[in-house]
Amino acid sequence: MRVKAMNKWAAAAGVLALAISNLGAEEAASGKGPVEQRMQVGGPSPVGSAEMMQTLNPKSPPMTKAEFEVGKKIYFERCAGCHGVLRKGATGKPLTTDVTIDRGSEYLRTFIHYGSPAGMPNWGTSGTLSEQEVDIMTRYIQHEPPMPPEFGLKEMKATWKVIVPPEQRPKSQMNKLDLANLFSVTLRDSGKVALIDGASKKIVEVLDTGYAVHISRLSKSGRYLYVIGRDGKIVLIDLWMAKPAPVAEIRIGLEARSVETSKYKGYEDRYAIAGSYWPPQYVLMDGDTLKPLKIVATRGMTSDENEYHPEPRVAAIVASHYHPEFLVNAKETGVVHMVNYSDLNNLKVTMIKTPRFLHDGGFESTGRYFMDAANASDKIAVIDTKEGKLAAVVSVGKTPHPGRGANFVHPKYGPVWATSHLGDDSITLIGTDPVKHPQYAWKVVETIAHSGGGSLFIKTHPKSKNLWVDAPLNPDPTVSQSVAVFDINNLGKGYERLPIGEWAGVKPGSKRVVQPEYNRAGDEVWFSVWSGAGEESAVVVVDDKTRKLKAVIKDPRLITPTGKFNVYNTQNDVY
Ligand code: DHE
Repeated sequence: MRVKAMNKWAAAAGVLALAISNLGAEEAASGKGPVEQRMQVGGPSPVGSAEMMQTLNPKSPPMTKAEFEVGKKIYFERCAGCHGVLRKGATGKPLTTDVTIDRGSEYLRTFIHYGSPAGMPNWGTSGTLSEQEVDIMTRYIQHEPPMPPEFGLKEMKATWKVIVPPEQRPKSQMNKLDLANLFSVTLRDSGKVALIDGASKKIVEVLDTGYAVHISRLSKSGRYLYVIGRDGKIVLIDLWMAKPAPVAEIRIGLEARSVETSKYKGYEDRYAIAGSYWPPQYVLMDGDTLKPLKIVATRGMTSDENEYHPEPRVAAIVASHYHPEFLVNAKETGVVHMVNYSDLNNLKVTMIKTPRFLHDGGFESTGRYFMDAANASDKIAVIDTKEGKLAAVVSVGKTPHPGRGANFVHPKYGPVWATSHLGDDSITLIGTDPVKHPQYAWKVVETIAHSGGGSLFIKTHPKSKNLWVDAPLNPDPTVSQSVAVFDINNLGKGYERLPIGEWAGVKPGSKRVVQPEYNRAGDEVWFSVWSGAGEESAVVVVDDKTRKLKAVIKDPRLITPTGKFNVYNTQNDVY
């Protein structure tokens, strides 16, 4: 029997479900242990809002339609991020019915209630789910996972709007803004971005984008700003208009995180690409209108076992500087799709085999090698974009999470790229110069400890002597509300901890300090002080040389600031 089921996720949009409280204090303080799976880093998955069918299996314990709806809502809010939409397993174990029915209700109930040392949160004992909800989830996962709909060209085109056609747009910059030093700041839970002028620190515009906005990326010329939300909505903003404003928008899937633009010579600003978590696919679009041109599915075989995976989510995408190519991370299969965009009708995709669970990453200092974090495999895959192949796989700490990473010249090892980790308190430095320092290339040359696990982003700048590392997901507020900074010429001296959260002078709140971002000149570092949607947040600017507070940007519109993207640095891959 099939029963139609539907629900709304929008009500939950403001909830930041950080289940970090589930992390044992000792484990947290040491910065060691299985942190990532115990933390629901993001918000609820927007996929739960889609219409889906319930399939009743006679072997599954009975549940009413209303209970199934509750189970589905909880699953997409709390479980899908780790176990996947189709429950084939990602960072969490597979929960397909062949496994769950075999395990049985009592086993599953215990697991959901108490959690596991391997990283499953203790949903019951932490009080996050009631006894009744634990019971519903016990039964829900013994039913077939409901299948969200596909989202093809027809659905994309139905959401596609060109607000200002290219011929009606300015031919040159019509405003006096110093665009190179403008910041696009994600206001996550208000579904907007703030454009902030780097010199005056004044908010220039606050623009509507998508639900739970994720990242901003810049076109090669620096004119177009692309913003993507978790709901798969991309908004294209023209920074040349008298008042920068959206000129086109589209929804490319039900849930997404990444967008990028063509950067190769001759293709500047020509194409955009976005990848989705659901459906598992990526789409190439016209760069100036977002017209969808070509969709490619990522469903396929895993890189290690060659087993079919129905849901390889698209994580980070970067644009090659050496060829007309995008590098697209298919997370669950561990395959980088290197997509040549010079001929969309005869599309050539090179499938590069890497460790599984690709997430984020960035280029080393020359822009040739993509340092790609396979987070749940504790590895960095090094991809040579010039030769179009895997150059190395480097074992690092527990659950690397570099953002785009940090490049600097180490006094002993020459050019290195650094990542911090979600799952431990280490920073790993990898040698990146196969020409002048071949003995260190693609090797871990040094590992240093910072203030604690739960780090998301690490940053420096070619003009700086400082290496900044955040730890917003560390359960100890003294760590999550501060940032650690090292002298790159004397890493052995250890770090200085700056109380950025305290400097913000905001009202009580979680005040997580997240994502260092430099200004154009490389002499200021900007940090988000990220509290809840109903609480006061801020952006704190630190003088890079003196490490002293320079400015605090506060405004009632700065709701849940997270990522900040300086136009020049993002446009040119400076990090
Ligand atoms: Fe992100 C980048 C996915 C949670 C802030 N995030 C990325 C990228 C991916 C991703 C795939 C790389 C995009 C690219 O380069 O093309 N993020 C996810 C998740 O799946 C996850 C873990 C859970 C979720 O439900 O979304 C998640 N991310 C978060 C947060 O909770 C953060 C801290 C706050 C927020 O805004 O939601 C967050 N993610 C960011 C930021 C970047 C990012 C700021 C870009 C960093 C950069 O310097 O490029």
